Amino acid sequence: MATNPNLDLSLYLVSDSTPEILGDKDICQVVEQACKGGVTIVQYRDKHAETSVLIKTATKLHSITKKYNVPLLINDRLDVCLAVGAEGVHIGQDDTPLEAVRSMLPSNAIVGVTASSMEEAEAAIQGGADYLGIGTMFATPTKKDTKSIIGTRGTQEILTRCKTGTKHSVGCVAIGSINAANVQRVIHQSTAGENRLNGVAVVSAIMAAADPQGAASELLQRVKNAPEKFYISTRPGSEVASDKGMFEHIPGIIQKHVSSSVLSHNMTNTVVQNFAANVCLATGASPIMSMNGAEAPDLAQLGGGLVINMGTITPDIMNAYQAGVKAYNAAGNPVLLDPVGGGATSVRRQAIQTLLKAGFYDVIKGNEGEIGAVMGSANIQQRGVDSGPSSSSAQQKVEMVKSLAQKERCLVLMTGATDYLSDGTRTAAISNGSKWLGKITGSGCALGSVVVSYLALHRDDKFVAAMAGILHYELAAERAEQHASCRGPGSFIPAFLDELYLIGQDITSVNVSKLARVE
Ligand code: 3NM
Ligand code: MG
Repeated sequence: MATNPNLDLSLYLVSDSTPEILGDKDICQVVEQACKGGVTIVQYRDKHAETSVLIKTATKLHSITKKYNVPLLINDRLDVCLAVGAEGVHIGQDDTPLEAVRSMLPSNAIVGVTASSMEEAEAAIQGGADYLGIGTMFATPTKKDTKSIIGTRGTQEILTRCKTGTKHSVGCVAIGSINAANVQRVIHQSTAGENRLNGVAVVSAIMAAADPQGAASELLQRVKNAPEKFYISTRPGSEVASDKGMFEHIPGIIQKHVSSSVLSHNMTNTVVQNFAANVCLATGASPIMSMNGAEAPDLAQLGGGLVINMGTITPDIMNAYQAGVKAYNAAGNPVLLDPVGGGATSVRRQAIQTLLKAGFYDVIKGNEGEIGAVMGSANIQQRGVDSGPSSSSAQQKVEMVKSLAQKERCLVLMTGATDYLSDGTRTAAISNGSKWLGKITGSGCALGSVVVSYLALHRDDKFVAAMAGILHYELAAERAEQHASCRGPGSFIPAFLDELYLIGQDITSVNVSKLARVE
């Protein structure tokens, strides 16, 4: 079995024509505009109309799609496909079996199959499907009876079975609530090694758009540009720093940060707002503590980074947070998720799901319980929001951060006496810091505010940027602890703020590579 070489799945329009989606527009006009906008394949899907209507509409659609050299597939109905000479069919798991479809259609017909699990994907590949419609990505009002919502993690699992991009490949598109706002990160996060989506399928993003041509052309452009925007760690084309090379870069990055006034936008909890703002200022960033989702689109344009911190969430705040991550994703500026207390209550576990669905996070940062909660481990029960005693070995923590970084295709930072940072490929344990950081409130949250401004400042390599932020913070804490005036948590705070500032002033005389305890 080999993929049909003419199959271009980049932007797949499913032309559902229910009135809720289409409004009073004409399906044929919308499909024609979508073809002009650049859709690469069209499926006619109508689960209710009579056969004669299906054939009539499909005939009209086919005469349009042919003009644009775009294949037309019919959902489920081989009879309609054969009657109008369409290029193929798409079948769901409850439709006509693949084998029967293959035996009745001409050998060059395109046949696609819906797959929600690895088993369904394997069966479809064995049966000779040309492509898989993988879903449901996210819950969608367009199809309320979907069997499973699999997200990007479920899509990754299915992709492990699909040798996309090889001679024996099956094409792969994802479907379900995909739109211009989330398409790039959906593609970025839906990869398994070399296997990746060939494109996305949408209904409402085009069919319900006021300007279907514009919507299609914007979507196509985003599909084509996806990997550049959400590069995992190292910007395409830039050099991956070796351990040694990394430490050579870091003083320079810190120095640049000190005089940058780079924006650190904090959507954070009420407990730490003041402390985090002071920490940002001392490191050279410019903090803004805005919880208003309505101003996030403007702030997102300023080239800074955003912290989303779940410390004191309410339903209103959750709405603001979703607006925040969407705005920063759209602007291509970094976002750090701090799932404070993520394992403590069912509200917070749900909040993690909501936030992960809402956007892409360049960094997920938390203590061990919080990172565990993001991984979805059911047996993590936190008391309060503070980090509890850990029972995991260093090796287990390394595995945790690495595996979550691979699943979410982002950086993961697990804080504690030793901090663990991973981009899924490179993983480091950083044991600098001070015992007093564990005795003051908000030290983890404020580290997030620093890491995100470093990410905003240094774009070539997120891992190195995060490392620079962490070391600035932890080395300052180490120096503060040495102050004669530092006798406990209370006197540590001013000494720490001083050192965050002072270490930046003479960073060129600090031997970072010697002081860093990084493995
Ligand atoms: N099939 P929208 S989800 C037609 O999961 C369809 O198999 C799905 O619509 C599946 O792009 C879906 O408007 C509807 O969310 C997708
Ligand atoms: Mg279907």
